[in-house]
Amino acid sequence: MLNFKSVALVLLLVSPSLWAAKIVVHDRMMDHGGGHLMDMGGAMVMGQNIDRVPDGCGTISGTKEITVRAGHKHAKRFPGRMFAFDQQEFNFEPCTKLTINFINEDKIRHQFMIHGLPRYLYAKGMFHLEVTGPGQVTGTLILPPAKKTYLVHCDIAQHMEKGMKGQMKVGGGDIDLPSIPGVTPYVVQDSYKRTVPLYVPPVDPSVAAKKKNAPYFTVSMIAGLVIGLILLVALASYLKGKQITEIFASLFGCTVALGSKGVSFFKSIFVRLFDKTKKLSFKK
Ligand SMILES: [Cu+2]
Repeated sequence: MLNFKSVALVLLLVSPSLWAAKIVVHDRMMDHGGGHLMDMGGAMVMGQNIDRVPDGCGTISGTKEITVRAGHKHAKRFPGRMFAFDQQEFNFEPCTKLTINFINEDKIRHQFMIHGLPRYLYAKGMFHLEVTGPGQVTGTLILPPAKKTYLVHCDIAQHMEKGMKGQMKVGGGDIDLPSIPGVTPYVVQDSYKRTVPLYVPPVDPSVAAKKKNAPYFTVSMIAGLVIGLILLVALASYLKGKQITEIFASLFGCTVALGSKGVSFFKSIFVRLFDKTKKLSFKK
């Protein structure tokens, strides 16, 4: 009989396969000739070369097969990037016959393009693998003999700028390309310095002018200062010659007297109001 633990275990084992996008293997493509293959499912190979040995090679030096994955999740280790391959640098010996299994893990279109190949052998100097949606496509080329670095990227708009870029070095390569995520410095560095000026709210010119022309001393300010001065003099003369304890006692007495007078005053108002209400209520 199934218990809770066994059901949970089965769900745990099955769930990753349910979440993961199904990778479609595009292995029945139509050959259009000239190394161009494609199918109706959005997979394409351009510049495939399985047997023509590049000039200067003499013979194929060796065979290699690699798998390259492309997807959003591979960009997570590169802050600010959106797309990436799972590897950014490739190294091969000259004249290698290279087979590339290209796996797109996203539900969008991605490409794996190699640029700068000799044009007598590769149309537009390019080798191209492409898959729309999660899927796998495989293509083969034979690398030239020159010691050179080739640009590898996805040519969908902004995918290279957002991180889907690499370099393939043949014979050690001749240079390092810029902005290869995790390999070479970015040409345009992200800056976290404040570049936008602080917002300053607009000031009403009439209010600003009024403030500017306002006199430093106003009539009420001078009147307040004069009254304060008179009260200070009066208080000083009242407290003149008294001990500190007498001063405190006088101040306390004044406060109590004023307080009790205030209470009596409010009490009388309240009583009068109450009596009036009482009288009014008896009128009917
Ligand atoms: Cu892409």
